[in-house]
Amino acid sequence: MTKKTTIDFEALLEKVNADFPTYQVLDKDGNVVNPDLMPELSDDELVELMTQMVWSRVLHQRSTALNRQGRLGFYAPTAGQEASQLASHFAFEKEDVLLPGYRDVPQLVQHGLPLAEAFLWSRGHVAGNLYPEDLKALPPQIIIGAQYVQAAGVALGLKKRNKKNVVFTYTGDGGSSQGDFYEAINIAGAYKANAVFYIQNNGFAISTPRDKQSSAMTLAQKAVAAGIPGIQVDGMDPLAVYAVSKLARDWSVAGNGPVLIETLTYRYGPHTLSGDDPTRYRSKEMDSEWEAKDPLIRFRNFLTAKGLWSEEKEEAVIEQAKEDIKNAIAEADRVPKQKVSEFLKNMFEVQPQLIKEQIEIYEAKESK
Ligand SMILES: Cc1ncc(C[n+]2csc(CCOP(=O)(O)OP(=O)(O)O)c2C)c(N)n1
Ligand SMILES: [Mg+2]
Repeated sequence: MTKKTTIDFEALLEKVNADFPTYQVLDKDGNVVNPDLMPELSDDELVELMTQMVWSRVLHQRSTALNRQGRLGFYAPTAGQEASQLASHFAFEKEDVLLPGYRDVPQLVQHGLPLAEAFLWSRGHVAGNLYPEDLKALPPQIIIGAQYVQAAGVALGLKKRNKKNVVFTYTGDGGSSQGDFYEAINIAGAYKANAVFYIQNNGFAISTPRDKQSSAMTLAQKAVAAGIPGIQVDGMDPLAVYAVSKLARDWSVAGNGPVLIETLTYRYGPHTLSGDDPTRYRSKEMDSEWEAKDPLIRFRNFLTAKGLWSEEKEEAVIEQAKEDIKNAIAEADRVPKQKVSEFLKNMFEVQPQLIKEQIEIYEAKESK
């Protein structure tokens, strides 16, 4: 009898979980630990990136306050994720197409959405979805993972038109479990389409922790099954996030297909301001551990040591951001309240009979 072949499943698993290193440029104190990955950014660009991150922190603080005053609608906190969001966005061009999720309003505004429109979107006002002609973006997706499938389609369109641009899209650790996620990276990979896919791994999908999300050691390794490169990066390190994003964009624009980037990050606040209480599923220790890795602290230290940043400079950025936010909310307040009839008219290009009847009913009510 021939000897039966046995399979070493442990060894197979080790291969599956092959090392996906976490790319880093700055440690948590702002020291350069990997000069080889240091991106080529001018002093002005470095300052601009910090300015955007500080602006985003202020936007978070003001959005939280406005929400509590009943002056804003839906809000998904962003504090903690500034490097993951703004340093990634910083690597793309205006003609690249952004497909955001509900937490990605800061990137959308930096991509060209007027802040007043972002506030109107938060209030569920239809005017918040009427984008400027030249803004290459879709409104934030609420259906977890759906933006990935849409991104695969846009990416294929860019490829077929021989565009030297990419689509970039964001989901979360939770989103990376959705069917849409796998379908999108698979088809984009098969057609070598122009896309950079982000998983912002903030450790939780509402209250579900990362270790209940998947047995995969990293979420970046999910790229392997799609035959595309996957990279894990320290999502609290703006220079590392920017560096891998820029390289990924270059690679994809050159016709090599998509890249998947997992950013390791954390949201300081609740999931949304609609009733989530993170103290029920996260410890104070965990919060402080991540707060010590804060992207603003480390970038501030780095820039200050280079003589590019100061307390006064930061104060000026904060004041300007507050002023811009105040003006944008006032602008949003001046837009007339949405009527039900308008909302109904916006649903279909050719209205079905039922909708026509409802519009008549509401117009009659609204004219009283
Ligand atoms: C298809 C779908 N299922 C469920 C939900 C409800 N839901 C909203 S946010 C969320 C968690 C998403 O977590 P993650 O992808 O990690 O993103 P994060 O909120 O942490 O940025 C869920 C389940 C939804 N919006 N869409
Ligand atoms: Mg998450």
